Amino acid sequence: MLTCGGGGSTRANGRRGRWFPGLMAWATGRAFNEGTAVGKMAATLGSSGWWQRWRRRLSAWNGSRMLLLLLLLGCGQGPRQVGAGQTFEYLKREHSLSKPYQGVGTGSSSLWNLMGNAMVMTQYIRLTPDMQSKQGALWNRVPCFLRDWELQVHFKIHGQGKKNLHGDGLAIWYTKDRMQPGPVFGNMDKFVGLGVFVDTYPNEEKQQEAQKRRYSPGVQRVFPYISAMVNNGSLSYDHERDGRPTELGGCTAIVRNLHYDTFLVIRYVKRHLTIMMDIDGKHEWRDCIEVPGVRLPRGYYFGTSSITGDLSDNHDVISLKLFELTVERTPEEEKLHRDVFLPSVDNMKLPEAKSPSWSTLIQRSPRAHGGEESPRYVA
Ligand SMILES: [Ca+2]
Repeated sequence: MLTCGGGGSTRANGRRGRWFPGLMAWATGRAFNEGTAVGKMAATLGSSGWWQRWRRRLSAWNGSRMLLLLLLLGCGQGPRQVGAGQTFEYLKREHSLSKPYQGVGTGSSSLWNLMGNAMVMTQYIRLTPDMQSKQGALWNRVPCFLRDWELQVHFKIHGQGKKNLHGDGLAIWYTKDRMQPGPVFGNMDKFVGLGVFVDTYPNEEKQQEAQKRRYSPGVQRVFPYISAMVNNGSLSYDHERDGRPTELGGCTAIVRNLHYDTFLVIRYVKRHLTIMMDIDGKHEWRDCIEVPGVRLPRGYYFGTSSITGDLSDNHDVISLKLFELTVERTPEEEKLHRDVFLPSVDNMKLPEAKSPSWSTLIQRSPRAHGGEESPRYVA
């Protein structure tokens, strides 16, 4: 596997699109964004998976042209320096999964375990089939001790159901526990760590409709919807409200029944959590969630899970690619970024770890979602 890295996105500037180094822009015929887009963020957060993107793009090219470009780029085995020299990225095989899925889920040497109805197919891992009341999961067996990382998820959600007659979606996890089935997209509730949800069914909206209540327009979230949650084990995911009370952020992501590939990237660098998606078939990362001050312990597990209920979908994972991002830190940052032992989010008043009886969020403050209250976690 080539582990060329490089480039970054224009994410830092809130723009759409991806940044390519000059040669890459030339090689692909794509103009890269100028000025600050290539600046600080690319240098510090820098590297992401443009290489994967680019390689897919190249798949339409013939082999000799690709080889020529590889030679031009000096790209081969090993890490690649990115930006102004601060960032490298390395594919970590022990936390990655891609075709062919030889030995996945079987044998004691497999890096990945399957659960429930999850099945290994030739072209994908199916977490659930398009059938009612299924649940499945896929879990990395190796705890991740990286400080800064990026997880690229290539997934596909598809099924027979028409609009809003499909569910429930899938989740991507970085958690203390693994292989614990439960109600949160097939995983345990009150998890410890990070959950990213690709929620395809608007439970809250449907419930309110059933009660003949109307959303106020500014509050409505359009589904499918991606959201993120950090939990220290005290909070329940509110399925009936699609996790709204505990979400760190979210965005609409029309991901079902698409004829092109769909991707999600979760990047965690210097305690900054960024979630982007490539779901428009344009080979560009689009912003979804950005949260600073997210403290995640090391040594947790990556996994993905899914569940169906009365409504269903095929939830497929094609690949999971975990990149180590090596980032320079100032001595001050080194002090600030010391290891933590429980997940938390700055300014969100997660309860103290000493009390086992943390209540769920009670206080709320007006913010986000057109005046909808945002969570304030208190003891
Ligand atoms: Ca839902």
